[in-house]
Amino acid sequence: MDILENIMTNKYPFSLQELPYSYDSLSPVIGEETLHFHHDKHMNTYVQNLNNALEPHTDFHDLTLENLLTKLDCLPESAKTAVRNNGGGVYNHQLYFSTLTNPNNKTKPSESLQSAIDRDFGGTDEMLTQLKKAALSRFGSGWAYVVTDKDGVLSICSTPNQDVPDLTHFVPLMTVDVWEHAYYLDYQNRRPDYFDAFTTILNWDVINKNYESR
Ligand code: MN3
Repeated sequence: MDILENIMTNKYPFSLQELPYSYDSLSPVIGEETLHFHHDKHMNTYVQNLNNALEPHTDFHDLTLENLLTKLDCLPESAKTAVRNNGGGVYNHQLYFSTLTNPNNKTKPSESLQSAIDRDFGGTDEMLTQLKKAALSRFGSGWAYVVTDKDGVLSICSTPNQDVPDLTHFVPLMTVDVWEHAYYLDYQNRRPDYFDAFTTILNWDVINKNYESR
């Protein structure tokens, strides 16, 4: 089951999805230790806290993660912040981990995605430069994304904390986690170096699918 199917079909109680590759696959760009902490500890905490927040609210047990995140205003006040933070945390990490792959697995944008990238940014390098700018200018913790609207027009956006882009209008294609836990063991404070290395492990096969699913 791919990332978007997950987000559109899974319901309470949510479970931690396994990584689609082994823990040493992203090395040396992202080390094994980082992946264990990041996936098994950090991401798992978001899953468990999301379930804890929803547990007393049985009316919301039939909603998918996407439904929950687009209907935050309908949630009871006592659950709203926890679902926003932890549901967003689950969504963002599923997207992030699903679009990475071994550095030797060479993939590239599909013809239709490449022509959108050329039209909207002037090329892949320019797109990644703009994504880097968004990732580096995010103060503190957060995320930067490439998103598409329903017409296939691409843009860059960024969110603080575990917020997600406006999912009613945009489909996020890929994202970079700029919380320090994503890169501190491998790069310490060098967020720019982490970003540059991150661009070499993108799984364009998955990003292409995300683009087609808009
Ligand atoms: Mn993270």
